[in-house]
Order: sequence, then C-alpha cells, then structure tokens
Amino acid sequence: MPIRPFIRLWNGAALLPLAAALGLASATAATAQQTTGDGDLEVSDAWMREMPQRGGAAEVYLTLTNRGLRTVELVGARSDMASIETLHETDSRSGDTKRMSAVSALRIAPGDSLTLGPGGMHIMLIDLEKPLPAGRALPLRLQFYDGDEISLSVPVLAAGAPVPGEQAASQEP
Ligand SMILES: [Cu+2]
Repeated sequence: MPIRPFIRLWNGAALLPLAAALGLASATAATAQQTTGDGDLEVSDAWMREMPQRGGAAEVYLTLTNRGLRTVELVGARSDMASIETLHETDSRSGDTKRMSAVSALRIAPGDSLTLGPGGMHIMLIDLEKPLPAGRALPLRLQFYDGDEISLSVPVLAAGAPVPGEQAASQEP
C-alpha cells in the first residue's frame, strides 16, 4: 500500500531537475541588470565563453557599478557547477605566457564602475562539473564584504559571438 504515495513523491522530485534544466536554458539575462538588496551595487553585462569539456576552466566577465555612498568590495563568487571559484587578474605585462594571479577583493568606489573582461580581471571557474555549451546560462552568486550577495545567471556565449556591452561594430580578435 505505501507504494503509491512513494511513486507520487518520486514524480514530484523528478520535476526538480527538469525545472533546473529549464532555468539553465534561459539566456535572456544578457542585458539584465541586478542589484544587491540595499541597491548599492549593480551588476550588468555578465557573460562567459562556452566550455565544451567537463573539468575545464572558464572565465566570467561582468560590470560592477557602485550606486551607493560607500566603497563596495567583491570578495568572492560561488557556483554549484565548479569546484573552485576565485577572483583573478591577468598580468598583461607577462608577454607570451598568460599569467593570472588571485585577487582577494575587487573594490569599487562610490559612483565608479569596474568592468571585468578578457585580459584583465575575471572570475575564474576551475574544474567545471559539466560542460557549458553556448546558449546556456551559469547560475552564479557574488559575495560582498558587507555580507550582501547577488545571484545572477551568466549567459554562455559561443566562441566569437558578440559580447554584451560592446559596440555592435566592434569585433573580438
Ligand atoms: Cu583566471
């Protein structure tokens, strides 16, 4: 007799991964802006390149704008889809070999904007738990020094696809 309720439960549980998959599939956040609970910090133009391999690494780019009256510090990022997430800076002076170093915090003064982009600051995702093909979106949580958090979904773009926030005419090398 307890079999039927069990099956119902199981069916209900089976809907959850489906909903998660649907959430992942929506990449409509490309132009969306998101703010912290207190409205001090705004995140816009988030994006990343596709990473077809499980276990690969990927860089996340976005723009942080401080609308508040105090300096905001981004101190970390979390994703359920990678083993390690760190703030990185690419050393442009290192010549042929691209060197990256960890950054403990990114500070944004009141009224300032900071754009993370290729060849500069980025959020590094290491050891992806599954491939991230173009058209998906990566759920990511940004953590700030004052305890604020922002949850966003980062659109995954194909290699060479236009980047949010760039002029339509400009092209990546
Ligand atoms: Cu990096």
